[in-house]
Amino acid sequence: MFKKILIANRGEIALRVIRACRELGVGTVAVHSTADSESLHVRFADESICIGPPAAKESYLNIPALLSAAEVTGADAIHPGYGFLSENAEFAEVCMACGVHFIGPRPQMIKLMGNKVRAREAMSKAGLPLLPGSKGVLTNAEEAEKLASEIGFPIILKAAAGGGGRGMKIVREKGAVRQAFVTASAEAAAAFGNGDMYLERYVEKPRHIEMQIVADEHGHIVHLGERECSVQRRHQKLIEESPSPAMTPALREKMGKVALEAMREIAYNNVGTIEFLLDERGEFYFMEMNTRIQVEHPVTEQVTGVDLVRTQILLASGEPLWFEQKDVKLSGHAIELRINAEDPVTFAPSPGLITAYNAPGGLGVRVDGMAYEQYKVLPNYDSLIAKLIVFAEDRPRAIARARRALGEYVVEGIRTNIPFHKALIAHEDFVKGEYDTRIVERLLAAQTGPHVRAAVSSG
Ligand code: MV4
Repeated sequence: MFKKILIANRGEIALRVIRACRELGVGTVAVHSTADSESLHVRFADESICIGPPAAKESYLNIPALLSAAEVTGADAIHPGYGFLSENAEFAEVCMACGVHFIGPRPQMIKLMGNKVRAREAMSKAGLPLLPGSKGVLTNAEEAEKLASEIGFPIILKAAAGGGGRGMKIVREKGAVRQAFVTASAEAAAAFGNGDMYLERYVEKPRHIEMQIVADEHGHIVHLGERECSVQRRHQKLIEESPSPAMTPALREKMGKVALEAMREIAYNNVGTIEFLLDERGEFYFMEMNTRIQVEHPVTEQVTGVDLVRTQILLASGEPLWFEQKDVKLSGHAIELRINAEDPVTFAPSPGLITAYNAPGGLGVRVDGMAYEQYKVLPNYDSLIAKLIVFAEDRPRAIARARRALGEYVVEGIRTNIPFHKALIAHEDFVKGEYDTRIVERLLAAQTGPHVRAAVSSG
């Protein structure tokens, strides 16, 4: 087991990793920008080091500064959290080269899944169902037009280096393909330094369902069921739940089986998430794979009882998986609500000083957060200040608990999306569990005038 882990992150996930380390008896090193010296992750770590100015590029993304901090403190492993360098294969490689363990899968896995075209090819070969689309990279606009016509409209153009909704364009007619291809490719080249594009048939009202995978270094792979992540606005998830209201035992069995086979085929290691689109007919298709711990991991922890961050650390240190697929029992229902420092109507960030703070508690309530009274929400980083996770024996009771917990949540001095969450969990479609990735759009269209509609349109 590692002796000391450096956490190359901030906020709630840095705290989450520190908590896992504490329980394992592993030492912790927090790194922070000059703006974050008062942050909880700095206070709760055994040691801390300032690694640069507020701009993430010069601190949390500064690879030489991070490795110097590991060297100086004698950390033998680095946990990257999510975001920042968590899916940067080069960072994982440099860690290894410096003799520091990277807590995550092998760099080749990160590289493979980071290129969405290669990932799609590899996962198709490994038996995952794919939407009809291009094989390999589209070489030019003519090829895109020809293929789109064969598949039928609408289609979606995606950037090989994109992901998470960046660099996508929906095309609804033949005459618009060439222009869309040229624009999207140029945008991708500017944004990611790689203009490679691919295309797929576009699914109009999909649900986003992802399977949590855990794999050791010795070939044992288990899945921990799914998360439903369809409640999102502009590709920012707002609510996640497990199990998915759309899931049946038969569908989970099938999705789990092909997911495990695919992971076995590529010899995946450590934790990962396979994202699927589920269409209205109940067919599912591989979309992307994430090689990091995800923001929404707690809903899986609550329904399986498996500590995913602890598992990540143990697996990275070479421990064999200590349970089998048949030992995984899903029980109850968990819902996560992301609490953001943002205006509940315009969704504009709302940084500033928190003057009063009361987090909810009681039975079936978990808050993974970084906020406290007198904490200053910084404009430099993302606006997530806490995750409210509720769990109960079934979905209706989890929703009632979410309503109760939101009622107890007090945050003053800044604006938060708590009022928006209250509206979301009261939405008829959400309550029924009959929703897709457009639920937020629909809620806002029904709620208010055109100025708010402009704030939600997915572009
Ligand atoms: C799609 C799609 C429909 N059809 N691909 C968005 C995030 C990125 N992972 C891929 N995304 C989508 N890909 C096909 N062929 C719809 C989306 C999509 C979406 C997916 C999951 C959750 C929310 C979404 C919101 C808009 C679009």
